[in-house]
Amino acid sequence: MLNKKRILVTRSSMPELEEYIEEIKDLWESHWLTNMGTKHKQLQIGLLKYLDTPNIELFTNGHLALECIIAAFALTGEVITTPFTFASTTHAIVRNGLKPVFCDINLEDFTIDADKLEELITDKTTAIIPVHVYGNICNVEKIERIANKYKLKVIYDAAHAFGVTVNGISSANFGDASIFSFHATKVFNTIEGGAVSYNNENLSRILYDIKNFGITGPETVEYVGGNAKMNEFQAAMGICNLRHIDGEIEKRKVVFNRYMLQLNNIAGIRLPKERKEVKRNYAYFPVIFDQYKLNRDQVFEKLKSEDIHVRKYFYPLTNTYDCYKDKFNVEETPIAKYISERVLTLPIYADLELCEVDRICSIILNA
Ligand code: T4K
Repeated sequence: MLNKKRILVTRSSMPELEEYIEEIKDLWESHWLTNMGTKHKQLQIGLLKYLDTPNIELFTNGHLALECIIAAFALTGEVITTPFTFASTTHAIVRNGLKPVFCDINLEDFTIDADKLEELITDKTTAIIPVHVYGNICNVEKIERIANKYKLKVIYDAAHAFGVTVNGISSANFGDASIFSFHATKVFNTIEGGAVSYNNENLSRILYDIKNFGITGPETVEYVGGNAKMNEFQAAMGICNLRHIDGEIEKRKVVFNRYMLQLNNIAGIRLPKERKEVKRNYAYFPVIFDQYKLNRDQVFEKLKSEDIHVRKYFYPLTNTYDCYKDKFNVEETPIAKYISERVLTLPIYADLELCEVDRICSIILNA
């Protein structure tokens, strides 16, 4: 008989309870719970190594990491980005008092279409914030060439790209900076959490200060900073999860490959593309339903009726949100619109059983 358990789009990876308890035990001795304690330092060192990057600053979540690095660069005017992303990317730009200018995505991997960047640059443009959506790495070489030519900063939203490498180069090393999300739903989590990796070590001080109210000394406050510190319990979770990260990614790979096998070569279903030079993290499994016998919303409902809760990441596009009503024209990003109306992200997580993957696929195929 088929097992009919409820399946959500993802499920947090967690260490054994005993491992976490062991990790947090000394907090009961130190009573040091936050404000850059020893766990914070230990995780920072672990991530520098794992992500193979020269500098990293930890944050309480990925969104504030992005807000803080934008503030640290003191950007002004316009920032080019894409609308095919989570609310965070666009909101971080707007909340810094900047104007997002939306570039379309490409049809291949849904990252920014670097061929359309230059036409959007004006004398007000100060930065590009592309998104490595689903862990798909943007056309970093072309983006870098354009950014150098026009003297623009590049901040990658690498929320989905933890551990991804291209030709052996870590996703943490592209552009001027990259932000990561360590949210419970991510490949690597610290419950909530995030980080900024960056190449200019002079940013360390300002990033540290901005996430701590702009306090630079016992009696000095130099910046109008906020509070975006990662606490010790978050860091402890990160320390534990980092020990198991390679195994978790391997398990996700098995799930990912099972979907690829089951849904391969079906007319109207487009699957993620292989890129030989890329080591994936298998964060998401996006599928495009294009002229399939059911449309995207019908597949969504069909799965829901079987208690399988897939997601439409990323629909709606950020440039159509109610809070941005009449500010942007979605017709200027037609490919993003096209994809967002056809995409579903199927359940993927380390412990998802292959028989469940098969069940999901057979519901889709036999609908
Ligand atoms: N940039 C990009 C491109 C992003 O995608 C994100 C976050 C950010 C920036 C900002 O990073 P953070 O500030 O979040 O660190 C989820 C996540 O909350 C969000 O982190 C993520 N992107 C986004 C794509 O997905 P929701 O609203 O879809 O989450 P929710 O609560 O519906 O959870 C989805 C599923 O995850 C649940 O059905 C079950 C599972 N889950 C959820 C939680 C909260 C767990 O297994 N454990 C949990 O604790 O946004």
